[in-house]
Amino acid sequence: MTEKQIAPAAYKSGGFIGKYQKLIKDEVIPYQYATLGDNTEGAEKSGVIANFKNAAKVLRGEKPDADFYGMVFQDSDAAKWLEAAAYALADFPDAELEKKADELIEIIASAQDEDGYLNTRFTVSDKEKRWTNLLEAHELYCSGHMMEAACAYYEATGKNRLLKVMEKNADCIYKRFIEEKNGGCPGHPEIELALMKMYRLTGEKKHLELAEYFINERGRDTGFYQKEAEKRDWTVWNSNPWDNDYRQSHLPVREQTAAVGHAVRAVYLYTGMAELAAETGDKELLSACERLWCNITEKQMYITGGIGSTVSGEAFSVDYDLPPDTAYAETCAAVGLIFFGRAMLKNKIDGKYGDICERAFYNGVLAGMAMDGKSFFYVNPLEVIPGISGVSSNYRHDLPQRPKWYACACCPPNVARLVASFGKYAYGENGDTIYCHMFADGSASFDNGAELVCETEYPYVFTVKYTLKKGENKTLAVRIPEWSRKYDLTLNGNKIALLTENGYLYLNVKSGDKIVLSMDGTPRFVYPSARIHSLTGKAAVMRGPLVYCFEGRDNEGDVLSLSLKDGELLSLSRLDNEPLAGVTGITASAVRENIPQELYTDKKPETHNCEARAIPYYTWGNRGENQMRVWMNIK
Ligand code: FUB
Ligand code: ZN
Repeated sequence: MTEKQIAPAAYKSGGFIGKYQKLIKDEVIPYQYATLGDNTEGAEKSGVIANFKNAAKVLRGEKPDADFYGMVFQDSDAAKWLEAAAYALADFPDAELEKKADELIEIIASAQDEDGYLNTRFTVSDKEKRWTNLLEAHELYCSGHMMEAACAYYEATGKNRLLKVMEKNADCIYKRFIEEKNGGCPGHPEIELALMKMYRLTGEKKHLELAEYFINERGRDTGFYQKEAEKRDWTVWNSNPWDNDYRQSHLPVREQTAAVGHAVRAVYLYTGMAELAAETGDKELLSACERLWCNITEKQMYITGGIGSTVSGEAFSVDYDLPPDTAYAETCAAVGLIFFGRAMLKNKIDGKYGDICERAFYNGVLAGMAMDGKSFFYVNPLEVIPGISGVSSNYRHDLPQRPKWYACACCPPNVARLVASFGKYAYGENGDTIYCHMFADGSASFDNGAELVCETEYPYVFTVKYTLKKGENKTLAVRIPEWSRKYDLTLNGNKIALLTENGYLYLNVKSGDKIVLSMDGTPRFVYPSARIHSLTGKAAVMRGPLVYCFEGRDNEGDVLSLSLKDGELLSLSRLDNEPLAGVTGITASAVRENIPQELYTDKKPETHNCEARAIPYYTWGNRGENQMRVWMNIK
């Protein structure tokens, strides 16, 4: 069984997700727009809108107001913002936001060169350097992001201005790589998955051909980037062209067995591969995706769905190297893992993909944004100790507080676009089958004519009520999460016993049917593999898809001296104070050791019984700087 993603316009969320989507629309999108225009006080400068304006000036033969500013991929921040705005507009029509987006699209369009080339870094200056540094220059990456924005904006508004710009840009790229056969593929995969979106939206075969070319070309000539480097006298970061692992070009993609290198590059590539396999039925490509998926999720993933454990190269390390305190776990990488899982579902319906999408979403991704939507984590550690984290050289990347913005601002708009398009990840369809991969209060309508309403307070209450508002002879396929050890299901009030098939329940339904799924929300201890050396003797606490963490703030300022009493009952409490009001906390029985004055002592520490309080990981760091720990000692 396979399925397709439904359009975001067909989905409207309430509940937990709806609240987050409203936050994106009301706070995050305006905040990020102001920041991209350099109008947020105290935030890192972006310069992205100015870059497009300056590129347009240069194309008109005028003098730019300033040099290009920022990272070589700065354009992509505007693209991701536009994409998020498009999804938000689909859910919450807003003339003012649409006007802003239209204006930005005009600015972007005016920065496109006659031949379709679009990239401000090499238009504001250095035109002669275009396409000479696929290794580092991110031209294809930026195009990919803008293509995604173009598709989303067209789907949301019916306006094709940006889509036309990006079709012209795709033609320019097609000419260079397919017609003129200049060779090579992007140093940072992204455009592959974007071209698949362009192909699905427009039906233009050239997009598919180009995606296929970039995917097949990767790893074919491992000396490509070296030869490219020899032909030019400039570099962005002095990257090593032989470090093929870093950009997954060490082997042809069909021969790759383990996830290596830069984590975001990896999962964007694998998403493109899985999307292509779903379209073409390429079994060999799908097998490679499956191997890579298993390697990541069985050996290289944090409990939070975070991936890429080392700061060195923002990369995968080796199997089971998952230190909690020096974790990198870039927010974009968790976002990309969800893309990958979603693309795998188009090849094969299996609950394991939805399980991981959900894990990454509620933990690795949501933690990337403060609860007020105005500050962001790029790196997502599972343990933070103020005074060391963010300070000591080995921990400098693990910040104890979310900054307002970044010089390299890839993560904040990535969170925005993912949250705003949650429906695309939650639902799918194939013929008369409706797939519910993730739970969210709200409604969804499907191309097959069905309309489904879902009522739930998930992820804090584990009852999900579905009502089929419209549709005859449909099959409702609902994923039963792997963490729910038991579940009950009723159809129109009658209990029914059904077995899962690859993690999904399949029910025949008709208009008016009410289905109630009750899952097991008992909080639980989770133990790490003995192979993860940094977690020996530790356990974490989870409830449903939520990973919990312990903050000093709720635990007398110190979580390091706490050990949880293994296996003892965990109790629930509702938090009352903002910003965590309404969140369910967990209390565990624990033992606290007194902290000796000496660095080392032969006196055995005294202990006393106490309670340890945990909050969901995604809410950490919202109440000032303090200790945080996911993996706790257990006694
Ligand atoms: O290179 C573009 C983006 O910047 C990557 O995806 C992130 O990891 C950050 O390095
Ligand atoms: Zn990022």
